[in-house]
Amino acid sequence: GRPTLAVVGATGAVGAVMLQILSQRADIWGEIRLLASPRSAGRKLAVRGEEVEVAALTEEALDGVDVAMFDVPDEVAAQWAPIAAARGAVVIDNSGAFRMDPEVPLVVPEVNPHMARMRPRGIVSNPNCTTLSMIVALGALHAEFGLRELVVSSYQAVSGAGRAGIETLRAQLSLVAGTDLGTAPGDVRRAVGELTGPFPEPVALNVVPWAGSLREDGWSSEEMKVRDETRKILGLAALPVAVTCVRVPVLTTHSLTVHARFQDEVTVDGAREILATAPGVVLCDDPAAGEYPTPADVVGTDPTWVGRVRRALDDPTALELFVCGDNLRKGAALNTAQIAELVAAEMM
Ligand code: 11C
Repeated sequence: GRPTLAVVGATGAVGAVMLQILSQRADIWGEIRLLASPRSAGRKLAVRGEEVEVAALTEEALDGVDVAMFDVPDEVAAQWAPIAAARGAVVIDNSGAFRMDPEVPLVVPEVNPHMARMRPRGIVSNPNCTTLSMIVALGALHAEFGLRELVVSSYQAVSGAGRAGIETLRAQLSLVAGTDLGTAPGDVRRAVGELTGPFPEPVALNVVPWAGSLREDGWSSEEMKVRDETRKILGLAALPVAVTCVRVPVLTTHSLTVHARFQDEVTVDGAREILATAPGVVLCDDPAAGEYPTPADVVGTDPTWVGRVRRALDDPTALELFVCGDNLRKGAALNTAQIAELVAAEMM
């Protein structure tokens, strides 16, 4: 029969997009079970045009599940993914708990689909949304040109921090809208008042050079994830990666500037041809016509959008790109659904 799917963390920002995606993609699933924390149990959510009641995540609720998609905090995934795997489910986990585990593959179906079969722990990890927002385009260029070095800056949307991130930006925007704030030191900060959300600084009318938690030598956890995950997905364990992660007042869709250096000389025409034909990539690059991707247009779409393709002025082996991807779709729910479909295909 058709495999049974559990969506664990169905009520979060990624969970909501996951239910949309499951309703939009070819329906390969038998039962779809929605699981969440006990506090969300009993709520009804629509998936595939039907109302489904959310159940609490318990060991029994996982019985008979073939594939379990997890979008829950790291500590919840660390505890429950092995339980689900022990009960026979293949877990596709979108937390940071297992991504760097050598026995857990980190999969992007356009880049390394074969890795999804190599899962001794019964767990497959889904990359961080910032890595995912660029990696499909980068993977296509790497396959042709051989990546040697990467320098990136991110412009990350607030929904990367979940529903709390969205609510924080909305609340702050309503406090600054229609004012002349942003003209004197600290005026936006005073108008926004006490910071209660997931961001360390005001995010409305602002740019915040921080995402995640503090790691060694001043790096953020988000920056370390982009470096470690890019290396693992591309199979380039020693790739030099310089990264700065920045939060901007965008609701959904992460953007990145990318400086990518390759083995040999590259041409813009060669790069454009690869990007124009790579699955999952849209080339949107005609500055003379005012065409480049922005989050306002990319949000709600599936592909990785690439514009501003230029050869580095001072290095014929390097390219400069601007990349946008919906952090809740390809950055989270869509990539998880694609991996789950790869796994389900083994079962049918
Ligand atoms: C953000 N990318 O935009 C982060 C959130 O490792 O999955 C996702 C954290 C993760 O805030």
